[in-house]
Amino acid sequence: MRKSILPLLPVLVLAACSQPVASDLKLNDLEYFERQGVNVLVYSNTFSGGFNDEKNSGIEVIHHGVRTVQGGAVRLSNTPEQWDLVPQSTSRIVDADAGSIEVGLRYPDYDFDSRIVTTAVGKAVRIDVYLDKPLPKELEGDAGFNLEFLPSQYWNKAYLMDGKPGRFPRYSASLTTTRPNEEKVKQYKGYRTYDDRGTGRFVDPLPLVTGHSMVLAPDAPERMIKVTSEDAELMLFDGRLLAQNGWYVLRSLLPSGKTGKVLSWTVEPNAVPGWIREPNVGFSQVGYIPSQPKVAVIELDKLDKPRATAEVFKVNADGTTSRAFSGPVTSWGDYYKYHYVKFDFSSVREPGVYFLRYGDVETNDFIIDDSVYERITDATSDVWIPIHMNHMMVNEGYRIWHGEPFKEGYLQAPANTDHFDLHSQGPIDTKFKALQLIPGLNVGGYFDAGDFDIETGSNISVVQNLVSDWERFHPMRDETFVSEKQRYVDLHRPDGVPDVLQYIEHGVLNLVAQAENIGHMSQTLSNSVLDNYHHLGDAAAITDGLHYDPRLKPYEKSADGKSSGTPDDMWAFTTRNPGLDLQAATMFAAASRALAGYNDDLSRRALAQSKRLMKEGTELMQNNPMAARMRGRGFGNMSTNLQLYVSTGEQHYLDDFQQQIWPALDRMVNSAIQPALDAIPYLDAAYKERLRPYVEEYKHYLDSLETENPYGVPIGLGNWASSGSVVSYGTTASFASQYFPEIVSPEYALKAAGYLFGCHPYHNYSLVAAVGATRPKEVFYGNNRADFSFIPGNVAPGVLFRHPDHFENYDDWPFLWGQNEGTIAGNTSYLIFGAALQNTIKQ
Ligand SMILES: [Ca+2]
Ligand SMILES: [Ca+2]
Ligand SMILES: [Ca+2]
Repeated sequence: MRKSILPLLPVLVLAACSQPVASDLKLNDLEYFERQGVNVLVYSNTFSGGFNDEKNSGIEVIHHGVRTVQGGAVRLSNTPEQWDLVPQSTSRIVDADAGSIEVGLRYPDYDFDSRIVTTAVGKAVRIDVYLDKPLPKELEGDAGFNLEFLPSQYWNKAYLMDGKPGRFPRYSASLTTTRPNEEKVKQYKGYRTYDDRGTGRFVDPLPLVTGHSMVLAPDAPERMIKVTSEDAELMLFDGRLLAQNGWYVLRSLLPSGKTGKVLSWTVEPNAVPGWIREPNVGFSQVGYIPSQPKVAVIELDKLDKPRATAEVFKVNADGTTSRAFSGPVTSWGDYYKYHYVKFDFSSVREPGVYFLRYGDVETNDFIIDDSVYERITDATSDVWIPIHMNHMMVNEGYRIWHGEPFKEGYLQAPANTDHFDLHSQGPIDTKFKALQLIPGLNVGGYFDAGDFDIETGSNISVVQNLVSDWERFHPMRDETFVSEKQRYVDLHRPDGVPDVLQYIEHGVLNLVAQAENIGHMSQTLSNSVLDNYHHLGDAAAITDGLHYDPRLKPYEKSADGKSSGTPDDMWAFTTRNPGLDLQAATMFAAASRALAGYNDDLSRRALAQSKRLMKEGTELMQNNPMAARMRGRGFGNMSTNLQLYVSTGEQHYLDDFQQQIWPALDRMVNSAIQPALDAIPYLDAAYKERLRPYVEEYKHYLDSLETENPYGVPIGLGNWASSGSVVSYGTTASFASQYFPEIVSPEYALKAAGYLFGCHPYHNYSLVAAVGATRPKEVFYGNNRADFSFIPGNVAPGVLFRHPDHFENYDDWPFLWGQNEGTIAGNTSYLIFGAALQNTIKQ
């Protein structure tokens, strides 16, 4: 945190802010190049290799507040995709006197090192690439220096290449060629992102235009950048030809057989004179209930002069507007690169339609009414969750969201297989041989997120969340028709069964099938080939629906039409994890309760698997000293013991829970308080009394967030943004205020809602797709992301931190998972948050 509160000396602050800013790029103390309107970052964010392509790394330009350029690096192809090799950063040397940053890059697969030196020269940076050894032979003609430009910020804009005009295409439709696979530079772990359809050749984009001096977007001053290369030719490529998440790539090939300085570019981002970022007025797009605190958080450029007041206007029944309130704006202080002020308009309580005015900024309107939170989970429950039901056809009105996926089922993953989605198969630990069909797994379950695998851990969380929602709040909502027999889901068609029960059933069907057919829980049921893992579109089209028969040639079908030689079947990664088995046992026990009386057969099967996995999992843990040491450490284990006590009534589970909960509360009250609160309904008044001082301590933690950041909620800085932790904070705060209203007021849970619905950094859009808000985000990383669309009810991870001081959430570019991808576990947690919040408000 780099916060300084400046409430006392506004005059001095303004004096400091109004000093003239040098018009040349300067290396600042955060180690990036800066002039007003332009930040050039040099490996403040390195290529992580996590999913090999976050479009978040290398040399980056934040241009008038928007990160429009990244990926500046030596790369091994014209338009690198996800899973193409990324360079390791071996060194980063900042020379403040010379105003330069040098980074070392290495491709260990090719024993290939390079150095990039970036130096401020007037209003531009010069980028020099050095080789100490000549380019490896096999990379000649492939290795080059690349810089990538965000398509949504450049499409439809003009460019000039050596003075000749052209226009950035809205959609990719330029020329490609094919080359023999042998010439393809290795991809991540030898996987291939493409299906060559038996041609033995890969697709290579051809440049849109070449030259030596390019002006990008001369018609848009905020995006205009001039790039010149004296020696090597500049080539402009469209990365979207190979992958919808590709960017425009400007590149020059590195010369063969040379050492020393082999390439030199000059990059000059235009700066609009005197540019000051427009204030971001953060407020709840869903609106407010009359009685709640209402505080807008206004994010200001540090060069902006904070205003003394802001106003609330009411939209009247005749369409006119009138001022409802004017009040003071107070300073909160600096948080990373911006300055924050707050505007409290809690006194506006009359139901109606309002908007805020801060200087020249007029927000869209929002509602004040007792009903505003009533519908915040409807889209998630009615639309997002059923669309993510696997092994079903899902229909909505005139639209089929997807057909029935994976009809051919799942094969045993071969021994010792590394997977591209963070899993691996060890030695085979089932009765099945490698690539043998494991029967019965193609039923139930939920797509993980923007991809289509069944993550077992996530699916366990889903069922647990849904059972928790069912047992606590008894939602009787019925808007979804689910027929497991027809394998058909129809949205907005009531069928007489509460949807949450059907959603629990659907999750349990797959998880019970895993336990019964594999013998324990799989890690994941996932894609076997990378070229169908990145699928966009109808899930039913990921595989051909035919059993894989290796005796047939690829793309060949058997005479009976039931099998094919295309190795596209999904795999079950079965390596046993006793911890996961115990989690499943807990979930099965809970699900068995919820399903009793609705699907008694499934309820009995779930309970049988719960008992078996509990016994076997416990024994396996005891025989594994490492696992045994871990046991009892995690909060998950406390919840497991509590769940098992609730399901079985056996005292020893309760004893274990009690033994774990108090030390956990002593260690970290803000994390342990949720499982502690969960136990209240099942324990006596003395337990609740003993909890009281911890709730008081938790209240201190809640208050401390007010000084951590201007939004007063836990904002994480990881590579997956923090809506999930805000949801969890809001849920815990809701429960705390239900059980201890005299200690924890509902305002904390409402603050979480405010953050999710628009009161957050970067922009003020609601992070939940299509939920009762005036201005929800418009693009999300769902499986329809290539359409620049969303699936209603999705909760975006939200505002992502980029080092050293930038928060962002693209709303014109869906493809960054850390900002825009909702998950099945996260979105079912949001159901509970919504219900808990509604309950808190009712009280
Ligand atoms: Ca996944
Ligand atoms: Ca229903
Ligand atoms: Ca198949």
